[in-house]
Formats: sequence, structure tokens, C-alpha cells
Amino acid sequence: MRIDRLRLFEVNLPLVHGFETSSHRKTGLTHLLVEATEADGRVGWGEIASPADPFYGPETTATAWTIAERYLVPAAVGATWETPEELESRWYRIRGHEFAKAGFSIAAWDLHARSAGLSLASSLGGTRTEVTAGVSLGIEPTVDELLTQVARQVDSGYSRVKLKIAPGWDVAPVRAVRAAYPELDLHVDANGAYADTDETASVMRSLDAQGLTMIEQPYAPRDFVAHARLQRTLSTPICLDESIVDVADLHTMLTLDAGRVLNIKVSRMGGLTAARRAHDIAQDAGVPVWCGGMHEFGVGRAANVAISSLPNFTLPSDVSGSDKYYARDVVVPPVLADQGVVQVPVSPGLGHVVDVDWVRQNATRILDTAAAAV
Ligand code: OSB
Ligand code: MG
Repeated sequence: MRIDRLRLFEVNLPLVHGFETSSHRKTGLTHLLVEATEADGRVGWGEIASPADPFYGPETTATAWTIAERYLVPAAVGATWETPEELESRWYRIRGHEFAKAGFSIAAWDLHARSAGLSLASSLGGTRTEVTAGVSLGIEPTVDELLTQVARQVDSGYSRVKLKIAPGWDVAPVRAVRAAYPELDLHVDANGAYADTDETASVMRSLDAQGLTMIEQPYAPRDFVAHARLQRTLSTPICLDESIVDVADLHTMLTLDAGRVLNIKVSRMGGLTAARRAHDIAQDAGVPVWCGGMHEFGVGRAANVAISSLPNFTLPSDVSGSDKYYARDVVVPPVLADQGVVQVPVSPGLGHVVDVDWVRQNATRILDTAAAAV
């Protein structure tokens, strides 16, 4: 296989409902789409779903564009490869920049699956025909508004709800949601917003009494030791997200018992090959995984659905339908959840057609290696 042409689109789509986490609020999202055209004309797509600002991880839309333009595009164009792993090995010397790498990894896997006539899910070794989706709800101005959001999602059939928490927005909203929905599969995500203090320990004890499925990333990404110490005091499993950017981090988590659930994000781990490896290691260790999201457009969302079809993705994934976030997605059909369940496509590759006209209409920047060569 050889990629002869790459196009990189910076695309902005408005969000249907603003989203707030412990660190910021957003109303529209800009992601980069990678279009890789193979020598015989076959096309694969990937998505770089980095947030605009370095508040989730160190990358930004601008750093992703720079790394893509300077390093990943030159590494990917013109190289001959048989497997996505082989193409990805061309950028092993680039440290970090996992989101940027993930966009190219997804495009390579899409091409690889299409050329074999397989769905991306089966090409990755997926076995599920459908994936249970959960929704992630941001911090709302009031508990009443949060309850309205929870009601809307539960009414559309989602059976797992994750609430973003932060110091000052934790025990009270969680208690209110739990009181309204005693049986709901409920979990919380702090995005590393808590300091390792006595006050936090007491918040965590109160949350531990709320029957949560997990408490995600309470402490800073690098603080495995604080997570391990907290896990020893809780019966609720801790789930790590931001902490785990590579397989070595996963070994640290398992060795220290710093978490008992793993959130696998294709973006955060640098692509589908690494995500699958993390899945396999967690499975061997008896640690359940689920697929986290970054508010992906349809391309990244379809990749998330595909990886979620692997057997150890036993917890609901953040692969809610596109319509929860975007009025019109960049893929046709959009990713759809029916009663909180997404069907895994069986058609080749990602299983969705990219609406290139819509991509172009919303593009704020385009790089085309074919144009550059002229
Ligand atoms: O921690 O899962 C997170 C979005 C941006 C940054 C971090 C996170 C999120 C989400 C997205 O929760 C959920 C989704 O894509 O459905
Ligand atoms: Mg998270």
C-alpha cells in the first residue's frame, strides 16, 4: 500500500449544546480531518480530535496542525506499507502528540480495512455487532438544569450517564441525580481537577457512598501514587483517562493498582494500534475497559465504535449519536444511537461516507500535498 496524496482539513462545527468541564466551556469545535488517497485511488479518513486549548492534554489544534504538516504528512506520503503498524512505525521517533498521530493511524486503518474488504471493526478483531453508548454531561449552571439534561438523555434511552465534576460541583449534583435515578448506571469524571488533600478525601468518601460505577481521573495525570492511595480507601473503582497515554502508563497503573477500570481513547493513545494493544493488556490483567470520546465528528466517532466492538470493552462507551453534539455531521449517515445502542457497521472501513462538500464548506484551513507539488 502507498499513500500518494494527503489532504488535511481544519473543520469547525457548532455544538448543539454548550459543554463545560472542570477547566473550560465550549460552544463549537474545530478538529482536523485527514484524507489519505492510495495509489489506486482508494481513500481512507482519520480525525485529529484535539481540543483547541491545552487543558485536557498538552496538544492543541495548532500544535496538531504543525506536527501533521511538518512530520506526519511527510512520513506518510509515498511510503510503502503492508499494515497500519508498519506505517505508524515511521513516526515512532516523534514523542508525544498522540492526537495528531491518531488521525493518521485511523486513516491508515480505514485504508487497510477497505483494501481487505472488511469493516474496520472486524479488521481490528472486533466481535460485537452493537455497542452500548453512554453519555457524558458537562457541568451545568444549576442542579435543576443538570437534572433536565439527565432526564433528556435517559428518555432517549441511554442507560449510562457520566457527570463531569469539579471542586464545588460534586457531592450535591451527584446526590440529586442519584436520588432521582436510584438504579442508573452513573459515573463521575473530574478530569484531574482535585488536589490530594483531606478535603478531597472527604468528597471522595461521600461519592463512594453514591453507588457509582467508577470515579474517573480525580487527580492530575502524572499522579499515579495519589490515585493508588485513594483506590485503597474506596470501594468504587477508579478509572484512569488522562494518566494513560501509552502502554508503559498502563503497566504503571496495573502495578500500583492506581485504577481498576481503563478509559481507552483512540486519540489519547496515538491511534488504533495502541488502543488495541492497551485493550489486550487490560484484558489479560482482568481490567475492564470502555472507549472515551473527545466529542468526535463522525470519522473519529466511527473509529470509536469500531474499537468498542472488541471483547473487553464491557462497559458502555462514549459513542453517543452524532446528533447529541452536531446538527449536521461530516459523515453520511451520521452515527446513530437507538435506545442508547449503536450498531457496528459491516460495510468496508469506517462504514460511513464522508460528506466532502460539507467538510469543505466548514473548512477553515486546507493542506493538499497534490496542490503543494504543483
Ligand atoms: O474526559 O472524557 C473526557 C471531552 C473533552 C475532554 C475530555 C473528556 C470529554 C468527554 C467527551 O467527556 C465525551 C464524548 O465525546 O461523548
Ligand atoms: Mg475523562
